[in-house]
Order: sequence, then C-alpha cells, then structure tokens
Amino acid sequence: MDATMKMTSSASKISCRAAPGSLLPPLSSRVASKRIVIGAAAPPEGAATAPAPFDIRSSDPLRPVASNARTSGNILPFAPPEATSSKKLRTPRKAPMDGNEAAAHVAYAVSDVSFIYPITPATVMGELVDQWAAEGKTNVFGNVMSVTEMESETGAAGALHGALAAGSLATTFTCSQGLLLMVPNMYKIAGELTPCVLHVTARALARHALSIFGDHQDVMAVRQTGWAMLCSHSVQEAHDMALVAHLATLRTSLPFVHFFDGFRTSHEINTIEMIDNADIQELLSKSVYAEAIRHHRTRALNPTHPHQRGTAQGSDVYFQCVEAANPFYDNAFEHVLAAMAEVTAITGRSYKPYEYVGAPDADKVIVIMGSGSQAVEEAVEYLNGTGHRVGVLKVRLFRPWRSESFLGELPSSVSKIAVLDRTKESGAAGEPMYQQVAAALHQLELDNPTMPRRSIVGGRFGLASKEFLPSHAVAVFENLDAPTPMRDFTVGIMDDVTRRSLPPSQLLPAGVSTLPPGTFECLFWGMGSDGTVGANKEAIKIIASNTPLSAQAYFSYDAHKSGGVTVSHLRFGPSKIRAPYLVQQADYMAVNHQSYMAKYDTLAGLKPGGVLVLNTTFTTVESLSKYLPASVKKRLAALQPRLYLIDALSVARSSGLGKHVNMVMQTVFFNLSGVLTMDKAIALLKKSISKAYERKGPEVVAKNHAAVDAAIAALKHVEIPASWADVQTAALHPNPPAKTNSGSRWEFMEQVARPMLALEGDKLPVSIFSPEGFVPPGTTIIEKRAIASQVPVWKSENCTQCNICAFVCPHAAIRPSLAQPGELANAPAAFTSIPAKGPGLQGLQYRIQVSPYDCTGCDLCTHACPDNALEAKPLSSVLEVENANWDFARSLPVLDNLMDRTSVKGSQLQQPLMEFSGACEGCGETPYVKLLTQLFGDRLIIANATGCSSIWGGSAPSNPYTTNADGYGPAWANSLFEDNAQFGLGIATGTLQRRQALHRRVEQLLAAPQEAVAPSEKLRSALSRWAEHYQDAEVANVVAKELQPLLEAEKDTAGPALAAVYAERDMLHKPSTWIVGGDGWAYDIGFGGLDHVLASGENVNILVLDTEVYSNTGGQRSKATPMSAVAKFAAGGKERPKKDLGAIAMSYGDVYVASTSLHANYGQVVKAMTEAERYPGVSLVLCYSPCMLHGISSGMCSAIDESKMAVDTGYWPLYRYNPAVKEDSSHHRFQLDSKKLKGDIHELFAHENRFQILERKAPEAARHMHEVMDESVHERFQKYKNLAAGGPGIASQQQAPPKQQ
Ligand SMILES: Cc1ncc(C[n+]2csc(CCOP(=O)(O)OP(=O)(O)O)c2C)c(N)n1
Ligand code: SF4
Ligand code: SF4
Repeated sequence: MDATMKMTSSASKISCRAAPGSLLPPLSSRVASKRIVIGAAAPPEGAATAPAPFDIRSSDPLRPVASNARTSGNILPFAPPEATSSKKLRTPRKAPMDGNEAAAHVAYAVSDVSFIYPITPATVMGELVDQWAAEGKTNVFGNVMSVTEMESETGAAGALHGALAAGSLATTFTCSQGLLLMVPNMYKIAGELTPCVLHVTARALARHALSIFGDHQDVMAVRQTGWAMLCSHSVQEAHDMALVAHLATLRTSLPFVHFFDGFRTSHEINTIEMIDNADIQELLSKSVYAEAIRHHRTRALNPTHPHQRGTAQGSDVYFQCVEAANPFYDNAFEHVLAAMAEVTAITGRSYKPYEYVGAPDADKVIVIMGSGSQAVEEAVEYLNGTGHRVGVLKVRLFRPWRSESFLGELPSSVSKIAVLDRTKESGAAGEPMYQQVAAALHQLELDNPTMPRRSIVGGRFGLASKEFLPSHAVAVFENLDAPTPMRDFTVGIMDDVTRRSLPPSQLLPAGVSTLPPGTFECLFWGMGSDGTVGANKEAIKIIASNTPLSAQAYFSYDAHKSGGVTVSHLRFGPSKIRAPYLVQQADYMAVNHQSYMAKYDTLAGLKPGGVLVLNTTFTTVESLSKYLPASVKKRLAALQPRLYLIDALSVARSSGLGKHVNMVMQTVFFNLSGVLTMDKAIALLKKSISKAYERKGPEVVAKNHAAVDAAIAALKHVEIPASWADVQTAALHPNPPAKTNSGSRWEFMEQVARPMLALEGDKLPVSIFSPEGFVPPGTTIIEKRAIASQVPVWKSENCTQCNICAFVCPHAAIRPSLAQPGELANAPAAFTSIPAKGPGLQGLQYRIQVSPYDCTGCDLCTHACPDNALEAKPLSSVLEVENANWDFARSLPVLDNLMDRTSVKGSQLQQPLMEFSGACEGCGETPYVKLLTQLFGDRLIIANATGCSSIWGGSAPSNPYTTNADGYGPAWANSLFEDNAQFGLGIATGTLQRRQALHRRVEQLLAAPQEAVAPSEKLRSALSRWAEHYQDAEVANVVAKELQPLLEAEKDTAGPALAAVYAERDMLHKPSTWIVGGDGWAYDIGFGGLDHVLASGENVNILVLDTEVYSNTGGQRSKATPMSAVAKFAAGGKERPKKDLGAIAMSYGDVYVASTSLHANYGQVVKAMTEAERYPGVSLVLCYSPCMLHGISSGMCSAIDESKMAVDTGYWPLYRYNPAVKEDSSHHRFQLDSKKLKGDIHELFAHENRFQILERKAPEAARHMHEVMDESVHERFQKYKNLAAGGPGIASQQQAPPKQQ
C-alpha cells in the first residue's frame, strides 16, 4: 500500500497528504511494534534500535507555500541521548519547594508566553510566573515571559492555541473544571500537532460535590484528546518531568499534559535538587531542539509564507487525516525515553516511562501512577524486608501507551497484578489504567498462547486526596494472595454498601512505621488565618536550607474560610523522605489552641513519649487539670509525653500581634526540637520574618521579632500527674453508631456532621451517605466553634434599638429579641431587657443578644453601634452566662410580623435564614446574603456560583441556610463557577413552567369540576384566590399556606384533578430566584452567561458580591479589580480600570440595576433588594463587599468606615435604576443615592494594603494611577448626577416591556 494518499472531495476539494512513504519506518517495523512478544523489554535507550521518529516537516521559512503544505510528515533528526556518564554534573542547588514551584521553574525557563487562570491547586504556578515576569526575570532564551490572565480556562486555552499557531513557545497551568473547559481546544492543539506543555495539578471533578483535592479524574477526562500524558510522582519529579515534557513536546510535536497530584504533590514542600537553567539552555541548543523550535516557528501562521488551518472536512478525507497522525504517536515513546535520558545526563537522576522497583523475582506487583507509588514503594521495601517477593510498577507515560515497553518492565516471575487507579469511571468494566494494562496483558497472551496466565485485578484509591498509606498497599498485596482476589475493589474507605473495600492489612499493622530510620515527625494544630501554616512553611524551609537534612511539609485544612482547623505535617531526617501521606505518629506536637484538646482527637497522632506543647491560658497543672476532659488526661497519662505549657496568646498580645501566636509557637519548636542551635534558629527566624512581612511594613516585622524574643521565657515544662491515669472517663467517642443513609436533618447532624466536624469523617462508612450529596438545612447550628477571643455584650442603658448591630453582623451571631413580659418569667437572671420602642412594638420587651459560641469576634457590631451600647468582653468571662441567655432568646417565638420587613429595623426582626457560616471574621459578603434571607428567605431559591459564597455557604457538612418555624427556608444549589447565570435562569424557567401548569390545572378544576366529590367551598374559594394572584408573591404565598391543610384534608376524598393539584402543592408558593456570585464569576468567567440572562427579560434577580478580586482562590485580579490595586496575577498593580458592569446592564434599558454598599447605607440596600425582587424582569444588585484581602490597615472591624469612605469619595457610587418608574419631570428611572462627594479618595488608598503595595514599590506609577482614578470618579459622579436629573445617557434602544410571567 502506498503510504501517500491523496483524496479529493468533490464537495470540499480538500486534499490530505500523509507522511511520504519513503520517510516512514518500514511498514513491517510498524506492524511488528504492535505485536507483543513474551519478555520483550522496552527498546534500549538510544537511537540505534529505536524506530525512526517523525518530524512534522523539514522547515524553511523561504520555502514555497505549496511545498510547505505537502510536507507535514518528514523526519525530525532523532538525537540519540547522551550517555549519563559522559556529562560532568554540576553540583545541584538544593532547595525546599512545593510541586507547583518545582514545575513552574521549568515552565518559566522554557516558555515565552502563558495565559493563566486561577484554580486550586494549580493557581500557584500562574502566580509564580506572573510574579517572575513582573520582576523581569528572563528565561533561557533571554526573554521575559508574557503572562496574561484570561477570563476563564476556555479563554486561556483559546489564547494558548492562538499563541502556538503564531509560533511561540506557550504553556499554561490548570486542573479539574478548568481542564474540562480546555477540552475543545486541546483537541485542536493536538490535531494540529503542536508542541505545548500544560502543567496540571490533578484534581477531583465536581460531581455530587465539588472537591479541591487531588485525584486523576480530570486528567483521565482528557486522555482521549490526543495529548501525551506524563505523570510526576513526587516534588522532585514535578521539576524533572516538567523538563522531560517540554523536551519531548519539541521532539514529538505532540502536546503534553504534565500532571502531578493536586495538593499531595503540588502543595507538599520537599527538598529538591534544582536543574540549572544553564543546563537547560545547553540542552535546548542541541540541533534536535533548535531545529524543532525553528520548525515550530516556520510553520506558524505568517503572511510571508501563508497557509490555512482549521478547515472543514467531509466524510471523504477526515478519517484519513486523523490516521495520518499515527506515526507521531507510534514514535513518541522513543522521544520520551530520549528526553528522559537527557535529563538524566544533566541531573544524574534516571527515569523511565514505566519503571519497576522491587524484588527481581517478585510474584506480585502493583501498577500505579502518581504520588501513591511512593507509599507502595515503602510497602514493597517493608514486605521484601520481611521475606516477601513483591514490586511496584510506576507508570509515568500514560499516553501514548506502549504495551510492549510496559510489559517488558514486569519481571517474568510475576503472576499476580493489581492495577490501582486514582479515579472512578462509573459503570465501566474497570478504570482506565486497569483497562489499559488488562488489554496489554490480553494481547500478550493472545500472541503467546503457551505462556502461563497472569491474574489481574483493578482497584481504586485516594479519590479527593483520601489518605493512601503503605498499609493500604500491603492490603492490596494481601488481596492478591486471597484464593479469589477481589476485583474492582477500593482501599482507604469502608464500603459497607457494595462491599468493595479491602479489609485492613494484617501484615502491616497500624502504628508500624515504614519511614527511613531517624525521620523526625511533627504535627502543628493551628487555626485558619492564625499564621501557623505560614510559619511552618518558613520553618521547614529554614531546616532544609540550613541543615544537611531532607525535609517535607504538608498542610491539611478544613473548609472554613478562617477560624477553621489547620494541621501542619512536618518531617525531616537524614534520608530522602517520600511518605506521601499525613504524619501518623508525631515525635513533636504543638496544639496552638487549647480548645482543640477537647474538640478533636489530637492525641491520636502523638507518639508515646513524644513532645507535646500546648498553648493555654491554664499554665499550671492544677488549672489545666480542671480544664482538660478526663479522657484527654487519661490518654496523656498513657502516652507520657514531655508536656510543655505556654500562654502564647499573652506573649503575642504583649508583642502587639493580637491573636497571632504563630511566631511564639515556632520559636518554641526550634527551642525544643534542637534541630538548629537556638542562636542560629533565632537569627534565621528573624530573617525570614523580615522577608515575609516586608510587604506589610516595618512595624509588623518589629512586632514579630518581639514575639520571637519573648517566647522562650514563657515556656514551662510540667510533669503529668500520676493521678491522671486513674481518672474516670466517659466513652471516648460519643458519636452514635452510623446508620444507613442518614436521612433526617437530626440524623444527619448526629451521624454525619458531628463526626466530620470532629475531623473524623475518614471513619464514616459508605452506607451513611446519600449518594447525591444533598445536605439538610441549618447544620451550622451544631458547630459552636467558640473562636472569638472577645465577644460583644449589650449595655441596655445606651441602646436606642436601631438593630444596626444585627444588620452588619456577618455571622448572624447577634440579634434583637422581642418578648411579651410574661414570656420572661423563666428567663435567666442576666437576661435583662428594656421596653421595646417603635410602632407595633408597644408592650413588648427588647434585648440584643449575642451567641458567644457563634460570634467570631470581628468587632464589626461594636464599631457599627451608633450609641456605644456594645462592649467587647473576653469570651471566657461571658461564655456561660451569655450562652444561657442566647439559648433562652432562641426559645422565644419569633415576632416577625409586627414591623415592615422592608425597613432596616424591621428586617432585623425577621429570622435570618442564613446563620453561622464559615466566612472570615468581618466578611463583607455574608451580610448581603443574610439580609436576602430576612427579606425573602421563606421563598428563596439561590443559584450560587462557585466562590467564597459557595464555600462559606455550602461546604459539607456545614449548611448555614436554615428554616423558619414552618420549615420553610432558602433552597440553595451550586452548579459550577462558569455557568451560574444560566443555571439560575434554568431554575427560574423550570419553576415558572411548573407553576403555570399548576395554574392551568387549578383553573380547569375551578371551571369544570368533574370530580366525583367536588372540593369544599372553602377550598374552592382559596384555590380561586390563588389562581387570581398566583404571580403576586405576597398574596400567593399567604393563600398557599392556607391551602396546605385544606388540600391535605380533602386529597383522599376528592377526585384525580384535585389529587393532581395536591401532588404539585409545593408550587403554590411563588419562589424568588436569586443568582448569586462574586465578581470573578460576574465580570469574567460567567459574564457571557450573565449577559445573556440580562438580555433575557425573565423574572430573575442577580446579586453580585463584589470583593474586587477572586477571593476564594486567594485574591487574583478580576475585571472588577480597581486600577493600581496589587492583586495576584497583577503583581505589578492593575493597569486597567474596573469594568462598569452596572452601566453595561443599564444599557439594556429594561434591567433593574442597583449599586449598593450595605455598610455605607443600610436603607438603600434594603430598598434596592426589595425593588429588585418586585421588578418583574431581570434585576442586578451590585454589592460592595469588603474582604480581608483588601488589607484594611485597621482590620475588618473598620469595614464600615472604609465603605462609607468609598461611597463618600465616589469610589463606589450608590444608585438605583428602575425601569418600572414612569419617567416624568419629577420621577426618573435613575436615582443617585450617593450624596455630594466628600473626603479624599487618596485617604482610602492609604488605608488599604492592596493600594499601598504599589505605593511602596512604584510610588510614581501609583500616584499617577490614583490621580487618574480621582479624576474619573469625579467625571462619573457628574454623569450620574445628570442622569438622575433626567439627562440622556442610559438606554439608547427602546425599552422592551417585561415578559408576562
Ligand atoms: C472552571 C473553573 N475555573 C476556576 C475555578 C476556581 N475558582 C473557584 S472560585 C474562584 C474565584 C471566585 O471569585 P469570585 O467570583 O470573585 O468570588 P469570591 O470568591 O470573590 O466570592 C475560582 C477562580 C473553578 N471552580 N472553575
Ligand atoms: S463581633 Fe462580629 S460576629 Fe460577633 S456578634 Fe459582633 S458582628 Fe457578629
Ligand atoms: S469574601 Fe473575603 S472576607 Fe469573605 S470569606 Fe471570602 S476571603 Fe473571607
């Protein structure tokens, strides 16, 4: 057969030319390569035996076009790898870093262009390249990388495709949903045989729930796109394989996904040996790469030698063109081998695409890809050391798969194979790698019918970073030895439903370590935002950089935005540390918050005889003995740690650090661990503090230095009293036993939520979960975190009953109570009250009550109170009394119908149906959503974009959305980040459709009751009132409530028409649909959908919580970020102005638009939400939301003053544009709610670190931008004043009437 085919489509006249036959390897060699031969080893590394690889073309920029177009199959000269020994290695620079940084270094060194978008845990790579570019760092070509943040990963992939088509060396970083958004362009980039590397921190996908943690679901979802896939198994490999991928992509002209495990590798800090850029430069100057780069550039789009790409093809040629690319895949393996050998030559570290480690005569082998291989390797060493014969086959190259090379790595002695996949392909015959290996084995057996059969089973592990320990690997080996090994198994969980999980290992019992001798393990229990994680990152870097020890650090977090639990896992020792799993038995444990001793099973991770440091206000044995629960004392007596106590909070406070105990606890660690001499440790600590806090100014540095100096004097060693061994204890784990599918709200709270909140979710069996992942309402009520150091206490004598404290509280932790005097008979003695003021409240008693357990101590309420009627008091001094008061206040009936709920005061007499969320202290987003639930909560449906609001609002098991006494409350769902507007529109449309259908049924029923038994007159009358007003929420919902018992009473006696109405009775209520999300969603990734919804005319409401950055992912720039602000991905300060979303929306003419600032104008936001909800079309409410990422210098407690300043200076104008208003000389649709401009906008800039960073770094540029902003703020204000006076300027087009709904 002629390898060159030319087919002409009569329709398209498109020609397709495969690689010229003369240049292909002999056909026989290609066929032979498909045949698997027993014992066939991978081709030896080197060119001699490798089939010739293919070039995309021999390139010459001056070549005639026609010839260029026909030569896309010529051979690229295959460069034999240099022998490792021939290269004199440089002394490597050792450095502690995480996997993201390790990969980013290489990506930056060899790429010229990057388009980035944040997504955890890949964001760090984008941040680093952005930062290096802003610093002017050059790559190996002498260029500063061009880094551009896009509006989404869809955009990043499209721009990447374009940059590649233009001949640049381009790269990007992503994972999970971001990777999924790239799929269409991934096909294009691979289809056009374009060299490119995409670095991926492999992460779980959003299914029944989102998860930011690591597994291979995302990368397995792109395995069909034509990209090569290369996996790194460790932090060192993330560095080395990154280079292999960049080299191999040039060699093969295939794009590469280089991936490593999200969090486990991307966020693990380990000591690595860095590759010198000079070595990379030398490598790339080799002719094979120089030619490949030249070639990439010369086949780029260029009008001096043009061609066309991306055509449409018909059935005549499309298929052949797809097959024409086969040689590129057939030969990629050899190129990867060659690239690996070249990396070996400059690093001394050798790698193979498939690498076997273990007994040469092993009978059992585990096949695995990613960081889990290191745990298996530890298990293999352990088992082989105890007389077994086992091994692990590590897969690095997953695509293109080379069966013969894979099988060639397997020792011939192997008879049993277990393939472990870190993904789940529901309903498949097995997971992808299992299927790949099984197919390879099957082919081998077909080709060699006489060979002994090997058994193969597949299993899953480690989804969403579920722990995978050496003992799990041993359990897998044990399964292979079972008479009938389990197939399709899981490890690391207890599956008591389909019983697929393997039992715990017998051969490697819990508590037996497989770490190298001399490894020192530490655990630090901290609180989110208390600085513990940052301090430990510094500590491990200090150790790794200043001792000969190898070091590793990993950090685990719970889902709260702040005030949650963080656990830092540190290891260091004389040997290389693999251990891709959490510390199991710590030699050193620090518990930075005393309440953790009772709340969590901290001691489960402490080695007997280890060191335990407790930060506590109880610094004597006697006082501690009174504080600690009996069970903890008994455990301590059994473990006999060396126990140290320190009141680190006092030290921190007296050093001016408030509640940040991190530096105190770090100093103690260096003191007790002895890993460095104390003098050296202190000097290094101070140096790292100076560097870390430089951005925050010299005062912050000095305070931290003071804390270091004061720490050791406050440390006390205490003996554990012998009597603690004999204390009487209750059951250690009071959590009730699990029952299948915890259905009811209270069952869920007890059986799922409580263990999860106690950090014991890993122990929950499969049966306890509902697979769709639904969470009942109001579960945050059981959290009772007690994280405030001070809480507000009411001074009744000063109170004027404005309810402002409750209005601004982000956590719904302070509320007004109303009671009939008689209801107070059984009130606690401290539950004082005053006569209630205001219309409708006569005769009632009034009180403001805080929930001390739920307050976060943000101090917003005390700042907001205009009457000085709240005083912050230490939590411990008021906890008991105020908690009893709170419980009593909650037991009182909610008197929510006495005042108009659309007034500021009246809104706060409504029960907030969003309470105790996981948001940061003082968060500016939550009060808006809380208010929404007070205005419309009993009929609210929220479509929530991914972002902070979906994390503080929906991190299982914590659901802050709760119900009123009738059981009604917000129904809340998150679809994705990018599609929230469309999701909300879908909800509204679906609901409307169902309600209209119900309306028709009711009307039919009323018009011609054919029922055998007609509905009663009372029911008919209620139904007809409903039918008349079903679109008027206020009337419809009152009637709907009346109808419920009537329908209930008659549902069995009346006929099928009424039964049908009864079946749909939950549609009698008119819901209010709100589409809620942040600025990243609304201005960037979701803007296309948002714009479509704005144009739709449907009755939906949109609430944009504008923090002016992507808060949830750590503060990256969005198009809402103001000019000059320094954000991540805008390391040099944002140079472009903020997008005016309000103006865009108003340009439609029929969209209700409000710009609000809850902290600056309480009444305006209530008005805006109420009007927006009433408006029968699309409404958009923009909400200025102070965020801790703004870096307000006096803290989030000043968010109110800061917001007022933003409004007063015109930085954030307040307005409402209401298309329902009939324009005349005295009524205008546009209403400017901001008063006259006052104050100095430069003062605002001076208060917030986001603006100050640029002032410090580039004062000239900052000043210039601030002047520009000042000017444009005045211009805009003038424009708005004109509009408010009825001047022209908003909707130029005709205003469409609202849709009939
Ligand atoms: C397709 C996709 N890309 C990226 C992400 C990661 N991500 C989650 S939330 C978020 C930022 C949200 O910012 P914003 O909309 O401003 O809301 P905020 O967190 O400020 O409330 C990002 C980038 C994602 N979930 N999905
Ligand atoms: S201190 Fe903050 S969280 Fe506590 S009640 Fe006041 S506003 Fe709410
Ligand atoms: S918006 Fe800001 S303050 Fe609120 S939870 Fe997110 S990061 Fe914290």
